[in-house]
Amino acid sequence: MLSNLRNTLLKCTAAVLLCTTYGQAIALEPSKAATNAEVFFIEPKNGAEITGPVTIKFGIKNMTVIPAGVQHPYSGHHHLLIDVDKLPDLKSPIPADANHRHFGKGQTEATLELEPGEHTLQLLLGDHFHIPHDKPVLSEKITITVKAKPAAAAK
Ligand SMILES: [Cu+2]
Repeated sequence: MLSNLRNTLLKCTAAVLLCTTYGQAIALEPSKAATNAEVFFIEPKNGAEITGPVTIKFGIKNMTVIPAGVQHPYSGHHHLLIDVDKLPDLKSPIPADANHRHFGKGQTEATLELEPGEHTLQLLLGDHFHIPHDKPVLSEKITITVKAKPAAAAK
């Protein structure tokens, strides 16, 4: 009777350990990118000079845009890296700050107010956990110049 109970307990413990280990293995497994996956800027073009708000259109090929938190093969959501010189750790969730913008609702465009001057823009796809895919789906980095708005006409 006692040994039966002990056996049951051992089996339960083993099952819990197995599940925990399995769960971690899944969490650590990066989402796969399609071999020919691409993200790119439809707008603006590299070298563009823009006055006023900047409308940015995100292009994607061979992957699906899906909201954050939804797990689906070969999909993810856009992240816009603004003036980022050094890429974040590509095996961890992408930081969320003024330079790393998440489009977790599955948006494919954004309009931003950027300070006048030169800015770099780059797109990085993230999976349901905001983690870049294996291998990362990263656009070319483009440079745009935001021009100062003309001063209001003197009265
Ligand atoms: Cu994200």
